[in-house]
Amino acid sequence: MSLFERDSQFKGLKNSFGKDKMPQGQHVTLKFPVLTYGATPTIKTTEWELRLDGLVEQPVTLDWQTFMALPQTTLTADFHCVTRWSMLDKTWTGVHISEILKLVRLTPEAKFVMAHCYGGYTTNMSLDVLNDDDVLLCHSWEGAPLTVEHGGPCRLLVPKRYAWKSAKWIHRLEFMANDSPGFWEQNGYSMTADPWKEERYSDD
Ligand SMILES: Nc1nc2c(c(=O)[nH]1)N[C@H]1C(S)=C(S)[C@@H](COP(=O)(O)O)O[C@H]1N2
Ligand SMILES: [Mo]
Repeated sequence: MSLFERDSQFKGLKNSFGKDKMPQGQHVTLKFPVLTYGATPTIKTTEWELRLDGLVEQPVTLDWQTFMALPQTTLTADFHCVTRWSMLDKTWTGVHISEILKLVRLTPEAKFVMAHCYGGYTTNMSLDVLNDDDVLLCHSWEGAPLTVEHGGPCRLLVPKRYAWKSAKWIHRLEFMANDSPGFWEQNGYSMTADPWKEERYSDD
């Protein structure tokens, strides 16, 4: 099947939140490409930590056991990369963001988040974008642990934004009053990154 035929199968289809299944300018991939800037960090679950800090009353650090003991969610989501591939209908398993946010008390000023990763990658988003129905801190994909190149042992999944917001090797969520650009955002990419508005670059 040609790329054109494959894409045209999704014409007119809507996703679970009522938007076009395939955003403008995207093409379906049957693979799970790897997109990593720089080196791939290898983090053992015995050394992995997630820190919740910034505008919280009391910072919290979770270890792997504590994280895995939280309620688990599996959901089906699409994944749209700004380089124009979209991977559709894959299952992701992890801890829903609402369970993570229950662990801290945010101060009223907290409106934005910086996701910090092992290896130094960062990406920013509003608290509203992070705190959504389909946002998970994932450890598994299609029923198997995430491989290291896809962000194992743990990555963020933000299906409603271009995939650079889905931070691999997540290490820290920093709650902030003001928006501040992460790695790609400092390099000309959009702060908001909505695929249905084709917010690819900072001037879109
Ligand atoms: N830590 C980290 N997270 C990252 C990236 C990265 O380079 N480092 N790349 C981003 C980009 S541009 C995309 S498209 C997705 C790709 O995820 P994948 O490699 O699992 O397909 O991860 C995002 N998260
Ligand atoms: Mo990407």
